[in-house]
Amino acid sequence: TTLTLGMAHAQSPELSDPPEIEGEVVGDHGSHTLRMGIGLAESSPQYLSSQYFGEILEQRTDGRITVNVFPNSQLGDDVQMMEMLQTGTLDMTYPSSSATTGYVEELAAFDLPFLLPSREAAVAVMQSDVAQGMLDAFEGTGLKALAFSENGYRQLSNSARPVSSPDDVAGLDVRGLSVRTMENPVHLAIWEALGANPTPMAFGELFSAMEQGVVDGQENPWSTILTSNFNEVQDYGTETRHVYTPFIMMLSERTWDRMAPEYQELVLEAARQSAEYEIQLSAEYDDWSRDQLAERGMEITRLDDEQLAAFQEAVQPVYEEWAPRIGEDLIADIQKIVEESSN
Ligand code: KDG
Repeated sequence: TTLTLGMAHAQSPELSDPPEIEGEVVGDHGSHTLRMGIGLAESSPQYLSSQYFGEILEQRTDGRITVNVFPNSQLGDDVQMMEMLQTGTLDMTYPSSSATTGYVEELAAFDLPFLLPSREAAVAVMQSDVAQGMLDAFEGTGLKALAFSENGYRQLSNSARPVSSPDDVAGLDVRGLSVRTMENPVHLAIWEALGANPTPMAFGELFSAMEQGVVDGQENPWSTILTSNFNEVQDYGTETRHVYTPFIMMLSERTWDRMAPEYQELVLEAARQSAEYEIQLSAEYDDWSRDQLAERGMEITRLDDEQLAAFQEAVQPVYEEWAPRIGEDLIADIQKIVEESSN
């Protein structure tokens, strides 16, 4: 008899090696052990690039700065961990920008649906002066925002039915999907506009909430859906790309203030380098993760232009409600960067 072994699924796509670490070892300004908490799993681009961040610092300080990354929300969710940074009980975290709008309101611009049509446009915005201004605006909050990177294009998954239209979300003859969202008012408005029952919830509670049927679905990039094993409890995925979410790597201002200026500069440099690497990894993961999910049995719906237009139209009220509150000028500035990036 032949023993048939199930084809083992690859755990990651072919990933670029981290860029070589360059630059001299900086002078001795004491030792720091930085504890960083993140929501995502060890296989995520966020975790891998955070490890790289640690390697840069370790190498360039001869081991005087080390970074310990705690994945899987084990230290708390984005909001809780930012509070820990403020009180100084945690050194670093790496939230979605959507979780930070309580500190810097303008960041809600990133939550507007279908604002950033391509990764190139998103990167151009994240590297712009407008975005740097948002990072600077954290001054005085107790959070030192270091760099933007990519969480990515968010896609819908659920356990109830295939979704190819807002009507499928709203469920004309059945009930609307209950969809977990991040704790962000624009996201709530998006899912309300689509006819769902949005439920804000911490990321760390999401898997079991879906497993127990507390919510039907959620929305996150394909890479997160895969690396957090959501396909074990979600049968259907739809490539909606409704929001592009950045991540923001941040340090406790208390930790920052304890560091020598040379170390502060190095931390900033390492954050920018690892953010660039994260964006690259995230791009490498994105479509690959979708295809992996399909291979693992998730039914994936990709929308044609007309179907996508139906989603875009349904969320128009979100712009009408939120654009004036977020700032029409800011949104116009971002749209200008988007246009220039596609030239
Ligand atoms: O580490 C990041 C996560 O905590 C979180 O931001 C991921 O997009 C996310 C979500 O849906 O909560």
